[in-house]
Amino acid sequence: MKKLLTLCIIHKDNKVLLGFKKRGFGEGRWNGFGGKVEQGETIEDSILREIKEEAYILPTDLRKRAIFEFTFEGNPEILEVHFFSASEFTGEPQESEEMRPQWFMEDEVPFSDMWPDDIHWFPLFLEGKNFKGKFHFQDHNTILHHTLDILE
Ligand code: 6U4
Repeated sequence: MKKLLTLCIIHKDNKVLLGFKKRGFGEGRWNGFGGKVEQGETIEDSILREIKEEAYILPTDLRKRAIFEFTFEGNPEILEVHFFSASEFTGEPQESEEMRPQWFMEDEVPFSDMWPDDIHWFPLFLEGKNFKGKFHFQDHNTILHHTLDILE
């Protein structure tokens, strides 16, 4: 069983825009913006809707960067997360019910308060690479095994 999700990080002038997740899956962690793809919407519609709902901005140069598969021990569900980046957007990032946006310098990304896979793929993301990754978790804090491949 696959569940489709989206994720987007804005990357501009050596800074990244992350959101502190106030509720739901990944609560208490800094993350990109995104969420579940709803029935009848495309993946791109979904990421634009989510980032507008969560931070009140509209990315204008969305770029597909990666596909992740996240699985958890003892759970057959595969979370297929389509990851995008953008550097341009309209609007000003603002706090929503779900997320508190904040800019971080590239070398001050708060990995200890993020999903544990992020530290593995962030370097590829910052270098501009496209990639795919599979991460199998024991629980929300522990990765049992993973693969990460650059796409040419
Ligand atoms: P609602 O609709 O509020 O129940 P919620 O449970 O908050 O949804 P949602 O829709 O925000 O979840 O989706 C989870 C978000 O977390 C998506 O943008 C994908 C992202 N995500 C999930 N696993 C991740 C992981 N291991 N690493 C990561 N982002 C992840 O960096």
